[in-house]
Amino acid sequence: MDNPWWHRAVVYQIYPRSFADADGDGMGDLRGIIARLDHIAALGVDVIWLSPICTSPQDDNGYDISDYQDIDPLFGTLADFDELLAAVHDRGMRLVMDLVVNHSSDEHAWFQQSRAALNSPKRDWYWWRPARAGMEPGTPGAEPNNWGSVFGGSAWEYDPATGEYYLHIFSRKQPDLNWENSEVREAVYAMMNWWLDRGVDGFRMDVIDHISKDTSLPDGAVPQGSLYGVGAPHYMNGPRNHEFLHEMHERVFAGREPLLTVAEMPGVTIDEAIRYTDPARREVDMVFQFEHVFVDRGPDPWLLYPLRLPVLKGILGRWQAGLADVGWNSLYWNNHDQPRVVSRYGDDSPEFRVRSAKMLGAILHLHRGTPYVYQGEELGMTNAPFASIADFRDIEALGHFAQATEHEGHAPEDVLTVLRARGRDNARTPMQWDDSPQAGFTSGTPWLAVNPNYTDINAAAAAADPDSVYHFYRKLIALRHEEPVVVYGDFTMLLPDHEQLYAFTRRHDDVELLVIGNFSGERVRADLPSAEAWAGAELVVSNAPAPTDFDLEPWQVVIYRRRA
Ligand code: TEU
Repeated sequence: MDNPWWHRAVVYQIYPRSFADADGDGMGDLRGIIARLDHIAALGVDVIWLSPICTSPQDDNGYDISDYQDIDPLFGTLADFDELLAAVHDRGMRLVMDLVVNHSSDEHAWFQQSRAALNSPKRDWYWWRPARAGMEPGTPGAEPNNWGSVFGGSAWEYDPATGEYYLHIFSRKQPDLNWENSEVREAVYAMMNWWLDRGVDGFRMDVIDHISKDTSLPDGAVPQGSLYGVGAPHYMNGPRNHEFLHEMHERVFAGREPLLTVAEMPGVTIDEAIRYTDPARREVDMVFQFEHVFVDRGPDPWLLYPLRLPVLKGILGRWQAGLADVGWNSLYWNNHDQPRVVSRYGDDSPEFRVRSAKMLGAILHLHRGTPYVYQGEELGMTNAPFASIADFRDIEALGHFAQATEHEGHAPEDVLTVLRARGRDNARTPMQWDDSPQAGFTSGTPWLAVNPNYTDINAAAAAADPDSVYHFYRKLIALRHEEPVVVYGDFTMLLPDHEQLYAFTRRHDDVELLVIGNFSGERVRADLPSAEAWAGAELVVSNAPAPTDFDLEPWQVVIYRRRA
């Protein structure tokens, strides 16, 4: 089989509410995106992934959809969408939609009908259950099982209208759809086909390893100090998940290539990822796995754990080896759910921000897989200085803060320390376009405060500075497009136990690359097992003066090329 186009592609993720506001209401919109497309095209990316833009009460910023076949008025209209799609295609890029079908909004007509009566024809489209046996419905502890929701509190909401509970793994405004019911699946496939007929080029599928659940919905284990049981083992990667995705492929994707289908899968293992992305099984093109962004989390969510580089390399190295022959992976540091990587794994001080952002970009883009650039990453945007809980907007941050401080006995300052480092709003502060008021994002009041560092860190300044993170990312993307070894080369990790250096080689036919990144603020010399072989190699990329004897500056990254 020919190698698919998306092996060579780079994806750019837009979080529409924070990207560009054309109408001055403080919220990004589709016309704002259209006006800024040239910034993205100039980076050289192949695909744009849009976080959700469909009609939504915005309880989880659009990941709660009440009409899958219309655009939320906050963002524009279907006519604006068609114009955006054409403008993306005109620039030689493709557009991928966010598909949020593990759950809908509770304001979706499907759920409204489902909740109306026990005998509603749509009752079984969601997960309704009576109270725990022997308990009075609606009283504490009477929930059908002990699962906690991802955003804090129980995963069950009592609905007095019919005296039953419905399941919501995320917020109570995000009821889980019941994929066991074939009518649900057919309705979703029809909606997906409608978007593809409109011209979109694929889907990024939200928490798509949650759609098959253990239908007995058993209690989960309760971690020490927690109010709720962990449901994930019973709702992640459930017994029918592969079957459902294969069916989706048959009903929606087959015969429509070229498409891109990306499965966001928080709990996926390497073995499962191979199965989901093995082309012969006809399920999805690539997964979005989470292991490398959980590396600085521990069993206690209210403790911050420092990055241990050997652990990070162990994880990413295992994924490289695991998917070497069959399957494909997405490569990302950032998205709308993650803190900014330069603040997290790099150094966002004025001295090293630019250099460490470039180092992180180079390490990621030189792995095998499809790299994702999240809006602002190409500028080296940083975490935000949130002063108090009032500065946060994210339902996850607010839910965890309430649960931890009101019910689990944590001090507010301690919880804030964690939210400042981890909170999703770090990724959601408005895109920094220039040094004008509100960073050129809006003429109004932004829905989430602009990071005050926009006067230095912004797209206009980056475009004008040949040494910016932005131009470095352009170079990395061009290298992937020009050098087959970046796309197809095999991957060998070097110095796996080194605490400061991330080093590896890539090889394809007779071309070999050596990549070394210094994850520290100190000079570090790399003692490579094969140093002589690289003596005359060409230095193709570096973010600091060329080193002698692999003696790297703080946060330096180097990429050498040679012919074997
Ligand atoms: O996120 C999936 C997910 O697992 C998140 O809960 C994530 O792990 C967590 O927020 C990290 O702090 C997807 C979307 O990307 C996210 O924005 C949505 O809130 C979530 O699904 C529900 O749709």
